[in-house]
Amino acid sequence: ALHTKGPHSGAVPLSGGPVGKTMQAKTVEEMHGAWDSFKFAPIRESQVSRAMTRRYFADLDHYAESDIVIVGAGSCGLSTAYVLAKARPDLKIAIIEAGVAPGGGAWLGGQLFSAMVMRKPADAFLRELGVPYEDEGDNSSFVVVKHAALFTSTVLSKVLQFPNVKLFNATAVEDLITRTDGKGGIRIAGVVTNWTLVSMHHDDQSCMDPNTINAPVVISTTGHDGPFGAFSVKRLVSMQQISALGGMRGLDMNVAEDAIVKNTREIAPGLIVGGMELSEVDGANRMGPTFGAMALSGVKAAEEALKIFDA
Ligand code: AHZ
Repeated sequence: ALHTKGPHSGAVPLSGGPVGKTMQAKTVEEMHGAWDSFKFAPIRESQVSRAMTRRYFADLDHYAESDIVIVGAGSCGLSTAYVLAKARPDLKIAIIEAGVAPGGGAWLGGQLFSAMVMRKPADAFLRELGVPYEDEGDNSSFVVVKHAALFTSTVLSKVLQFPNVKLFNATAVEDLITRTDGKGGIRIAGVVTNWTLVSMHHDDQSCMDPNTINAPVVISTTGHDGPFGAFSVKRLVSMQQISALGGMRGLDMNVAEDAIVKNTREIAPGLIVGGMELSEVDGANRMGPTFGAMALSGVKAAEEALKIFDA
């Protein structure tokens, strides 16, 4: 029988299936016309389990002390992560995304249409990422990416390739870790996490305690209010760190996009808020299906975080 030896496995028998010669291929082209003799390299199921879990638990260990936690991997959170990870390869950046699929609302444009509109000057960020777009001419105030998924998948793939970033998806931030500053105020010192499916069942299952990540800087980009959205700023209200939320206002593209970018800031010591979560704090208008402010709020959130590290 075939055997494999891993560092913790000892000798274990591989699958009981027929043993044939593994196909060797340096390129996909070499497989063309060779399907009759096709055979994957053999594997035992436990090798797969160990390959996944060993890495995941090493990541949980490594990122338990992070430099920056980004809450929410929507268009703002991913843009933030890209700028930060590129600028500071020495910082450990954990992204916590409640959904299985990162990307938030940015897989489509408005009303589930494909195209994504970005108002100028956010076209600069598209050029930085290498995302192609259509420009409707020198006098046009916006550019159009042919599919929102092209923007989202490009920024996501770049973020995931940075060695100093880990995305923990299907994981919800359930609370903030806080420290008192001795003067009645608090400083954010990390996040409390749980599997999203567990977070959704605290009402019908007893005591399912969470996990934690310590970090001196948390950047919250959880989107506008909803079952998960506006998470951190709602928690700041219940912790009496801000008196009330302004509540997102009606749609006004011109006013909304400028306001979100300009007001992206550290709301409480150690907590930077960007994207549409911010509209709930300031009572800012929504912009609907234009995404320039999300990208540039991400750029500014990253700059705000870098100021803290550079101070
Ligand atoms: O799953 C959420 C989404 O992917 C995630 N999220 C929310 N709460 C979370 C929590 N823990 C972990 N407690 C959480 N993750 O945050 C992500 C938010 O992405 P989004 O696309 O909703 O927000 P954004 O601010 O990046 O982009 C907003 C896009 C909008 S909405 C809008 C309008 O309605 O006018 N206009 C634009 C451009």
